[in-house]
Amino acid sequence: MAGRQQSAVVTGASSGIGAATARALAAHGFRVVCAARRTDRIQALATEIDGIAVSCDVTDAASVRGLAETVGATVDVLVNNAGGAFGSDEVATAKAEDWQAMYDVNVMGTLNVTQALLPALLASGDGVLINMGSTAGRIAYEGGGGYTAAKHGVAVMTETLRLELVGTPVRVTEIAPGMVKTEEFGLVRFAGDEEKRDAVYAGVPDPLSAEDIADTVAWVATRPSHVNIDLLVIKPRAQAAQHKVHRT
Ligand code: 8X3
Repeated sequence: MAGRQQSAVVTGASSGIGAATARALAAHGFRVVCAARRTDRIQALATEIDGIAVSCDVTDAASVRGLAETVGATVDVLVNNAGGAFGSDEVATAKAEDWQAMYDVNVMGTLNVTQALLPALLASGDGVLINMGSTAGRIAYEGGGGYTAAKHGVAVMTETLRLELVGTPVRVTEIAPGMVKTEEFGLVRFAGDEEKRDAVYAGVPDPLSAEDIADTVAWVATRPSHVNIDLLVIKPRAQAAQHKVHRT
């Protein structure tokens, strides 16, 4: 294997943590397959980092099969990053379609891509599977029921995979970011309402950036083969807990 360029797949690579992760892995020498629905964005990114763009909807089986075909027989790193929050309604009044969409992209999307690429990760002889979780996968908060349920699903799927894959050459990691300020996450959650999005970060001295999380993904992906990072919970200094945020 000496001298072989390592490869990585990043889903949700069109913006935010996914795009930053693709850049960080490319900077570490990986050939990165950038997967997302928005082809124009991932094509621009792939050109920038000398990677490959694959148009992919992780909730669509045929689309994920296409991704697996492009990836081929071997891949060293898979970052299941595609996900998101839709809506901030309380459980009593939440829209079922928001919950369904969150389960579909965060949980089923991670399952679909994992199932499709696991043979290639195993074939690499030293695969690293990284699921993008959230602090929402470890705690509950008001108005977050559908998202926290989905991210708890990602957390448990990650733990289950680690149990099931022990003895194989695949490591399994969950990265669980807290308050990260990206261009789209909050806007999507609040259906384009910038005021609501801005209120989340109001007065917080330094929320995390997409690059902060990408940096940790690259670190996890470049540990020696025998080192499995199970879980990284990452919050800005100003966030001691989900409900305990320092604001100036
Ligand atoms: C994002 C973290 O606090 O919005 O995954 O749930 S939070």
